[in-house]
Amino acid sequence: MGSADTVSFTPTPGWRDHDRRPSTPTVALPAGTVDAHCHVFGPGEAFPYAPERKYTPTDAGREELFALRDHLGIHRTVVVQATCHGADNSAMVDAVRAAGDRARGIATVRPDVTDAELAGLHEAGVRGVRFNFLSRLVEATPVRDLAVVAQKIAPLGWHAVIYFEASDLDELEGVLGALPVPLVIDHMGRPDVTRGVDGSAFSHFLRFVDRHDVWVKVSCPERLSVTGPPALDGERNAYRDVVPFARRVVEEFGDRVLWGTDWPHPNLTDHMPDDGLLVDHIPHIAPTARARQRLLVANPTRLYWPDDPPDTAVETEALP
Ligand code: 0GY
Repeated sequence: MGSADTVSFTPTPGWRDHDRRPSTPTVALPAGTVDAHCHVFGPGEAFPYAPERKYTPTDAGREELFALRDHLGIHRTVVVQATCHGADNSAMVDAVRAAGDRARGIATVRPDVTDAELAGLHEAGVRGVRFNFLSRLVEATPVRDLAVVAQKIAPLGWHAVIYFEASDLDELEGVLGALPVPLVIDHMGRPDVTRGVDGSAFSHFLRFVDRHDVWVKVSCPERLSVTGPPALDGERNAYRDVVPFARRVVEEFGDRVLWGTDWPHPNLTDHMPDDGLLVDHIPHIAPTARARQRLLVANPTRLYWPDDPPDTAVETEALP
């Protein structure tokens, strides 16, 4: 325990710490690149972890996030509320406020959230809420909560970020498709990459994306990969088994894809990714300059900074 005023936290046994010395990417990111999926963890003494959390991380606060952003050549970030903070958005909001116009936030809210609370979050830079359906991360989310929250956030122009396992899609599709807000799906709906990009499960996911006009984060190769990270040939070409999946989404839905680091990479048990390598993964999933401009700049800017002049879109048109 800490002093009378603070509580210290011990990470979950076996917790892997994020890599504090990521390599420098060889790929230069386009100006205006947005990391559309990252988190802050605490620090716990300032922003205690939620009593109902399913894991306790090592602290990974805003200064470390900003340093990583600058090291990788990222311009702006979208800080997504992590489940270890429950519905107490203070750490996320603190990071978003501290970044000024260089961050937006995604919150977790309960169905009884008030309009005044939502307005406060909006003023701080929040532009969406996250719903998580992974039982290892949260207690079951009643689907009626989605509908209630979606009704409340729709007038603000917010969207819902949805995190589910591929096997949940059948059950969730009807509910998700009826929500009155845009949807953003985390980590490509977590495909089983051993089952093939043309397999029925991923085809179902692609049809879902098409039918409901949803946005997709082509993120987390390190979480989805079975072959893993090693760049044994020195080409910095890791997570090759995930490439066909992300590439297909980028090809088919180029104007609705987003990319993110997922720093500080919660709950990875077999390895911790080198964030520099994750940047060097991008040209493998978005091989043309035009695809990268949309993925990294034009799309996230349209979603999170819609008041920015659309000059990035013009540049995109001109790219090969
Ligand atoms: C991710 C993935 C995970 C964790 C969380 O909020 C979270 O705790 O999102 C995960 O464990 O798969 O997107 O960060």
